[in-house]
Amino acid sequence: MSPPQVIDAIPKATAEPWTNKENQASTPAPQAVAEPKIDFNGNYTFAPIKEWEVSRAMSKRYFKDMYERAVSDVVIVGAGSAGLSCAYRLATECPHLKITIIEASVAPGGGCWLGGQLLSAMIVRKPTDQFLTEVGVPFEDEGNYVVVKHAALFTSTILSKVLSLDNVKMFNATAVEDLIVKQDSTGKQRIAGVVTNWTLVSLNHDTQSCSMDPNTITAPVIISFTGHDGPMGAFCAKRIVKSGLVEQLGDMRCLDMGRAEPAIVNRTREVYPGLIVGGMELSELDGANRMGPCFSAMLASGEKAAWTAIDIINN
Ligand code: 48N
Repeated sequence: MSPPQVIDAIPKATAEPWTNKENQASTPAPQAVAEPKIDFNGNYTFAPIKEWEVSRAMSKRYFKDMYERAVSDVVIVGAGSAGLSCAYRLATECPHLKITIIEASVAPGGGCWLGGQLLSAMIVRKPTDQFLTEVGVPFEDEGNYVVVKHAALFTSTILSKVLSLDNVKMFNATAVEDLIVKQDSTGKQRIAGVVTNWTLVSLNHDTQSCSMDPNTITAPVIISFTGHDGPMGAFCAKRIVKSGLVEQLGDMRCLDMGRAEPAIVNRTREVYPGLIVGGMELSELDGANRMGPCFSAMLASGEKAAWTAIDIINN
């Protein structure tokens, strides 16, 4: 076996390359920059505002949203890649539906701010590139898959599209900490809404002398994408198991990208009347394999869940 090729010694940088004649020839002259259109020389001023105006501008809107969304058409739990893809598909196909997203973190996006470990590029297998094109996320085509140069480019693009839609409201830093169940006239149970609290409260019930009661949002369809198991993760799957509505958790299996992605998409479904589960939460419920740093199934599972919800609402 031939010895590894020794890389030529990296040429020593000459001192003050900018003064060195031949470097000057290769160093392009600095581009002239445009002049600022605003006076930043110490005279910058803002229009006047009072503190109470800011407080009222925020609270008027927040509490109007809470009042109106106490009864929603669809609640999406979790604004990760699957939840946001579902919200985009549902809200664009059904602009008449009141869609409410509940996201436990201050920052929506779930695990989709990086591609995997610390690597930022996001891999999506075809045909899910069509969804990226529709949403307006640029990518490099690598044949069987495409690469978005930074996962944050996908998340920020779809988040901005979803939040700009009139029929979508998102309550972040807010957790779903239980489900509402109702019995119909035949005694058949269905999920009929979510129980919410501010996430910091939900995470600290055990540290309070008495628990802070939650709020509720009623809706005929709940779609849960709360991701991998964790302090809040796989929430609805764990809740329906714990309350005896579904037998047991399957617990996510080891990584097999080829099997995991179609399994998650094909099994995205109404797991209990009124409750659809998708994304990685479904792998915890069904015991599907995990796929690792590939997001195609999250986008497709979100889309499939949206069409499943439309079916439920139409029938
Ligand atoms: O990104 P996640 O965790 O979940 P998904 O299913 O949208 O995407 C999963 C994906 O990022 C992967 O894990 C990839 C494909 N890796 C696979 C692998 O093999 O490792 O988003 C879940 C969101 C988060 O933003 C949470 O904050 C939120 O759900 N959340 C909740 N929001 C409200 N109430 C709750 N109880 C709750 N629990 C989680």
